[in-house]
Amino acid sequence: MSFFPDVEPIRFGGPEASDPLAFRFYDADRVVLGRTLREHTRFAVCFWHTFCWPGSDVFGAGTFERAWLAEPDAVKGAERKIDAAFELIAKLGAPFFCFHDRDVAPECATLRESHALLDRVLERVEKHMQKSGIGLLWGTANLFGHPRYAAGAATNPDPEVFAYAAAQVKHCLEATHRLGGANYVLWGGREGYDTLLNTDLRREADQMGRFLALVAEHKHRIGFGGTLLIEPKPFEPTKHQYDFDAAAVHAFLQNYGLEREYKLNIEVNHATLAGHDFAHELAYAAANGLLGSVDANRGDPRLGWDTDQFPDDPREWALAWLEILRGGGLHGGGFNFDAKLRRQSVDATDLFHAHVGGMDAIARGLLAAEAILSDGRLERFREERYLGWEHELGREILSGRKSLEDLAGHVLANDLEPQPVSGRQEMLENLVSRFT
Ligand code: XUL
Ligand code: CO
Repeated sequence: MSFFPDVEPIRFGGPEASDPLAFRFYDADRVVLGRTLREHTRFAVCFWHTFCWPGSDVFGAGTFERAWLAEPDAVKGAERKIDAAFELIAKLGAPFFCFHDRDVAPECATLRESHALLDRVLERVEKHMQKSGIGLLWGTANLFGHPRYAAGAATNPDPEVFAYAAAQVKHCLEATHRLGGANYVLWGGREGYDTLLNTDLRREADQMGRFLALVAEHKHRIGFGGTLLIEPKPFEPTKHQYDFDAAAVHAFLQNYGLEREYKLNIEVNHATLAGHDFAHELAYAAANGLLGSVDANRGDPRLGWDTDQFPDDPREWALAWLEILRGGGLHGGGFNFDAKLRRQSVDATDLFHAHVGGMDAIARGLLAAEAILSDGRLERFREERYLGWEHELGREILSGRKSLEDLAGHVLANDLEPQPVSGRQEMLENLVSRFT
């Protein structure tokens, strides 16, 4: 049975293609900077928004009629959803998927039953993976949906909830390992607070530090070779989340001695909610050896929440790629579409329009970034801007051979007044505009 009978496998048609469902820029086999676009992008389709969410919002019911969501039997429903997912992913030509444990199998009355059902439906996932060659970019446990997690998972005031979350993550990490996942993600949706009045911040940080250490320990115990990723987000659902942004997570990891165990999964809409450009979060992660993976989406500048729209701005992606490429790439990471349709986009075909557009925007950004790098002027300008630090004074300062007294002496003896040099922001913006 086909869930998308009207959609043929998506082909590359080039920038002038007339078919609205053809790729214009994502030419998977095209080689750029020594790698194919497929290898650079490692696109992943997410289960939750694309196959689980019915189009509901806080004001209203689901608007999507999905054949795979209509099945009342839990196991059959899970199987249909998995079949629909692999059909869509294969037709898109995306090499990966991502899932929460509860996306592929619903939660049962007991944890034991939930584990058993998950294991059972993952057999179907495994079969599809073997047949299609589609891989798992990352798995994650849903530690935010069930009411038991309302006051947090690892940061809950009740250690029994901590233990429950630990059991769930143990199982999901093992399932991710079993499916050959490239990464495992932890997003702290409920790890934060709604009010400081009932919150002991220090305690909760220690609990979370312990939790993350346990996950890392278990990863090594079972021989999972993938990367553990933390996904920063400043707020929503809570008022304040402890994994606020890349810098906050970095400090947290250092505090608990975990900086070598975790990298970051940077999400566009989470960066902008934190008041940063997406490129800033990537630059920070890259500068600190924490670049792991990307959740690709976008927010709406007029709306202050996580709208999770599909990417559409090649310039934003060109600036992102500059940071990623300068940082040496994502290695085992990839670009997961943590993005959802608008509620009025009720046709299943809209899922294809959304992903095709997103893949094209990201591919186009990569091609633009490659052109900017090979043009060389932007990189040369940045390099020359810091040239002083390559000379004697700069080197001596950084190597610690100059005291404050030495530096004061240096300036006073020669009566020095440094001359301002233009940062040329507008010229550089014009340069980027020529490529985007
Ligand atoms: C929520 C979010 C999650 C994580 C995985 O904002 O981004 O979907 O990506 O739990
Ligand atoms: Co995300």
